[in-house]
Amino acid sequence: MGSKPVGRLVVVSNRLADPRKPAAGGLAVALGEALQSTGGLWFGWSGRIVEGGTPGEGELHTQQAGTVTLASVDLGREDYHAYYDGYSNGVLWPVFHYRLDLADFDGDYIDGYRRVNQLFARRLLPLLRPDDLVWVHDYHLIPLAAELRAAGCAQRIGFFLHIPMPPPPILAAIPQHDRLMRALFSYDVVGFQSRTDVGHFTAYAQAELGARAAGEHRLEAFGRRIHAQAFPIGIDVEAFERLAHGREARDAYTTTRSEYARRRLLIGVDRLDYSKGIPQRILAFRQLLSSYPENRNSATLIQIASPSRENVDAYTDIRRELERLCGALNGDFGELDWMPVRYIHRTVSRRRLPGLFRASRVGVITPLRDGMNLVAKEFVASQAAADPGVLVLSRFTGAAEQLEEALLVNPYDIRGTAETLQQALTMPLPERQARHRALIERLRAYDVHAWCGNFLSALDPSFPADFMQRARARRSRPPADPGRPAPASLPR
Ligand code: ADQ
Repeated sequence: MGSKPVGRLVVVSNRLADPRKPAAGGLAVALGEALQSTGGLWFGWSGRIVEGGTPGEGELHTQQAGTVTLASVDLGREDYHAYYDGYSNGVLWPVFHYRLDLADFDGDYIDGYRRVNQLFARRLLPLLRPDDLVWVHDYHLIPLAAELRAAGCAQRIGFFLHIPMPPPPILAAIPQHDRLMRALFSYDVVGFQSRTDVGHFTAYAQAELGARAAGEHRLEAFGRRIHAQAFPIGIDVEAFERLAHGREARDAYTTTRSEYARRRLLIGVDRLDYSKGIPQRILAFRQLLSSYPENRNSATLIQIASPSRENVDAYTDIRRELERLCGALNGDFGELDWMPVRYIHRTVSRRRLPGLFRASRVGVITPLRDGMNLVAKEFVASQAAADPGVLVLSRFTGAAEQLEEALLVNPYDIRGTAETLQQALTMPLPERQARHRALIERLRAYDVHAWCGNFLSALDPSFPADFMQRARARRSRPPADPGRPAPASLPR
């Protein structure tokens, strides 16, 4: 135990995950562990939409999950639409991924976004204790601390942005950008995925909000001093390795290897999202087959893209585009016994994923923009050290700042990416091993538990030692029956 008893942790995120379902590792489990070790509270939207519900109102439900209290609020249809599909995923998601062309700046969305943040603040405040530490996650909840402060909340509050922070001129296209960004100064700690993101935030705050630097990681504005720093999120490497040795992963490996015995596999796994660069990836693979014909009847790309946000128009468009590109590629290059690309529009079980990754020679992770990208890290953690696959990674992911030994590509450069795919397919074993060794060491040194501990230590210096110890002790215990594996990231 640390010398001073640590405060209770309160996690706030759009959706909750049940921490009693540990297993696969990842963000939900790490947060669950932190919550369990402080008997914490997890607060968010219940996932329920009430037809005809009064705007700004929603029933609170609480439920005990072991030592953790789950508290969640229902949303009325109108609020849900404006807050979730509208402002969060129709404005903030595209703009923060540098896609002004896809943003829908409908004036009603911001009202719904504020209403829901006010509702969350109203429902959460009475549940808080004086020494609680509050940790808010992601772009859905940027104004939450400002709403809590306005209602008298004095607890320490941290915020972590899971998605990229765009450069100031892009951010400034949001009609309410100054009020939105000013709200970040109501937090005590604001965490980002990468140094690039911190740089953009700092430049914006100085240029648009009159903030001034006040020492390392410190910015001052509006009479408040905040701590702004990069805390790159990691994966639970040990839990992922355990999964990789599990029955389902081994079955997936054996089946895939025998089915593609004469082929060399490349794999991409994503949510079907326009930020992930999947069409450009298909084009780069097509270019590979054109430029390096020795790969025909051999190289096969498995592209798994799970359904996501299907009631936002841009997502229907990307799905159509992808079907067209894959169909054309298979039509133009396929043989009776060889389909160059196998596109699967489904979520694959987390227990099978490591087997698929291990059976693949190349992981093709080429988003146009991504906060971090955990798939890249999971691909590395799944590889056999003696004969590892090669990671081809977009330079525009947060992961690229850490995973220097991957082959970095510009996904907009189709020819360049094709050349790098060829380099990956022909890389000699000693080089593959050396790169993999360096990558896996870095993933271990900065896993999801370290991420959690580092953020909480910035929020409250008396927190970390105790938390890290407990997290480590929990990890060294044999895993409980996993049940349904928890999602690695928060459900979106
Ligand atoms: P996401 O955009 O959802 O997350 P990512 O980090 O790539 O992206 O994936 C999160 C998890 O979902 C991974 O564990 C991955 O295995 C799983 N996953 C993705 N596609 C899948 C599929 N088709 N089938 C099964 N599982 C799949 C956001 C940000 C990221 C950031 C994370 C965490 O956009 O940049 O890395 O949060 O902070």
